[in-house]
Amino acid sequence: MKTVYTCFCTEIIHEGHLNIIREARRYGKVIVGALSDRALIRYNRFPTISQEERVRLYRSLDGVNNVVIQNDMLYEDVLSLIRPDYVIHGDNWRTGPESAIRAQVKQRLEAMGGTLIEVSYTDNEQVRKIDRQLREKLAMPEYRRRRLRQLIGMCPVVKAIEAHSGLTGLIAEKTVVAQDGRLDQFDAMWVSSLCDSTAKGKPDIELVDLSSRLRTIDDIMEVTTKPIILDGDTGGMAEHFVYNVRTLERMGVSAVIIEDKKGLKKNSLFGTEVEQTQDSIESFSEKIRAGKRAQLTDDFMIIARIESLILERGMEDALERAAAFTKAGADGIMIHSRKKDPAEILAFCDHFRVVDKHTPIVVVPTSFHTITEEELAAHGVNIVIYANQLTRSAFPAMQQTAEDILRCHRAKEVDDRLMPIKDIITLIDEL
Ligand code: SPV
Ligand code: MG
Repeated sequence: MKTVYTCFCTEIIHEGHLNIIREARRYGKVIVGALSDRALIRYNRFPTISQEERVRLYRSLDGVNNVVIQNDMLYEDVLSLIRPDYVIHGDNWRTGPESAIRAQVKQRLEAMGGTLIEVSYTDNEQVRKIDRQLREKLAMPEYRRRRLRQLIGMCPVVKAIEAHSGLTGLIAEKTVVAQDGRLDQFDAMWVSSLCDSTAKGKPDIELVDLSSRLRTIDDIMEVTTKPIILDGDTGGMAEHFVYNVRTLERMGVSAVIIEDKKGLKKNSLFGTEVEQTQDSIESFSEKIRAGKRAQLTDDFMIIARIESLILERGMEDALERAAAFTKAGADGIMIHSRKKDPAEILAFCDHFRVVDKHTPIVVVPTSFHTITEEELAAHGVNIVIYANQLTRSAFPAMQQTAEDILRCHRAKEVDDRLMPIKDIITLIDEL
């Protein structure tokens, strides 16, 4: 008997999947691949049920003979293992980023003497509704909030990009690239104090208050599902911080990062060029403890950001603080540097990992931007934040356009580099 292979990443079975199985059965024994969590989060939507539950779901379907885990979004390994006579898939992967995967499957299968069967994609109101419901479920506070911790467990490195509005949130949510046949996307969003303030034309000195920051978060949450890491500046007074932890937790924010500075906070990238005061270990530890006591779920994370390297207080001080803040209950450590050379960040990570194998490490490679995510992960980094690149790319583009319109007294000259109106309209989802 011939074998037919298909890969599923769904968590709700609808008419389209049943149709694929029905078709597949006409050719032989049906093996369904359940795409692993780790592959799924790069490829598609974050799962709301576990890999094991998906396997059980697929096994329960009439007409399915066997279910295997497909560990990679590329089919190479699974095809070598199963050597199916046929692979069956909806024809929707002929276009868009998935077409790279299709091309690889086709080539590999043909080399093995197999055949690709494509059935027309089921696109009806019921299918669209299920899709919308799944998306909306992910946007709910319970799902969104715990997703950061889940991601840390699933990925070698969690990648977050800055968002400061609905539009930048959409970019973080939807940008997918195909590279070497694989798809990739960001895992989370960073609501930067620098970019949120800059978008409002204000300096990054904790002037934009929490009510305003919450408004930004809500704008982002309205149109996205990915988890949010909030740049909480110094966290303010401990007596206020505890209330803010509750608010953020209830909204579905996954983590707040607070920095061990006090008084008038200035942006870290100014370093010692401006006056900035570091908080004492005791006082900042107490703020962390108070925040941890206040939180109600196990999902929310309070991450301590250490400014010792920024303020040139040395590695010993940074490591002492990391140990103390972790002991006070911090769920992660962010270590920051404004050096171009990543050496001091890597040295910190290596030393910290000798004594602490598990507490997540967060870095923001703005100045030390030559280092790759993979290299950082090799030194024990868990979360990489691209903290301001969207703002820094948009601003000069807008400024140049404004200057050119002024110079030309019309808009024709700038039009070629603008996004077509049709594209900008379709960027926004309609209900
Ligand atoms: C931010 O994005 O606001 C940060 C990171 O706090 S940095 O600007 O590098 O200090
Ligand atoms: Mg900041």
